[in-house]
Amino acid sequence: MKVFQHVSDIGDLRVALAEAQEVKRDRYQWQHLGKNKTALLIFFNNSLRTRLSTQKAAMNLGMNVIVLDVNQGAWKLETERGVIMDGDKSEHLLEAIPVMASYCDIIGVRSFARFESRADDYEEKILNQFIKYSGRPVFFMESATVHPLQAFADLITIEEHKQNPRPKVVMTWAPHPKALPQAVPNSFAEWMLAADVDFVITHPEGYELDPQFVKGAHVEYDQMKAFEGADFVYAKNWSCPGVTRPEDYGKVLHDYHSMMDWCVSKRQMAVTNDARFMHCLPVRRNMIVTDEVIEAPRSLVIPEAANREISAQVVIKRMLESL
Ligand code: AN0
Ligand code: CP
Repeated sequence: MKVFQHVSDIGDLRVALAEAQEVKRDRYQWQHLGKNKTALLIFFNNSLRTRLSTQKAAMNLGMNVIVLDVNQGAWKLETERGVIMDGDKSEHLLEAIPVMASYCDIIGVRSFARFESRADDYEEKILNQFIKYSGRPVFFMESATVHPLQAFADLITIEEHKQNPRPKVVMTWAPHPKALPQAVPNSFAEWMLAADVDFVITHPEGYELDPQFVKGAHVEYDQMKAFEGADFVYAKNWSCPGVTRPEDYGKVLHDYHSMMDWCVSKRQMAVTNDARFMHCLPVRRNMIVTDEVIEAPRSLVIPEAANREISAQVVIKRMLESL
């Protein structure tokens, strides 16, 4: 595997899910693969889970790991070609990428949506430069538009906890005080549509996700109706994707105080099929979900986060195998 971005990059999902269980049975059985190999994990944004789980996954495979927080200690990087660099940016991505690549065998990059230009974000301007100029396998650790390591871990978690062969999975928008990217819901939708589940998305009008990720998905604007009979509830906030009104891209469309009905509570969970609650974390309690629901025994947020180590290990293992 040379790039891990979309669900199609992982191939047959049943094979990938079986491989995830094989990793869980003994995560240290492939240490020969990573011997004398180095993973470089580059973070342009904060992280707790991705940083720790991906580093652990690479170590499980016997790799050396270097973690770089670009904004804490490295030079500020210019990303646009052609600019006169007389500002605060000391180095260009076009030098930094091949330099960083010279010290490692595989690269993971986290670079969130910047919300400056919808086109730049949706064309994956930053990650595509890493793919083009590093000459190394590149895996996305949340880019402008996708978070595939999260979606893969979510799928593993659903597979492990489902009680019927084709569970109903509901992804619901929930309120948040700040504008958040669409990467998590985009990838979750992409992966759920590829998996064998009954997938429903619910959100207020105006938050329609990009068709490249949700084409064919069932969208239900009435949250209570969407929750009926759900086996899994996946909560997430996202800002306006700008599909119908590009000028609204990255905006929070309503004052969150007026949207608190969307916060996942016992009221909505009561109409589900005793659903399991999921969220990628970090989560703001009593904005996205009430204390009660996230603390309930039906909440899967901790095993879901633990599965991030497993999804990362399958991906890194596949990359090592193809070096
Ligand atoms: C990020 C987001 O919503 O994309 C990361 C989630 C994994 N969340 C925040 O910035 C709070
Ligand atoms: N879920 C997730 O990616 O968490 P972090 O932002 O802490 O890495």
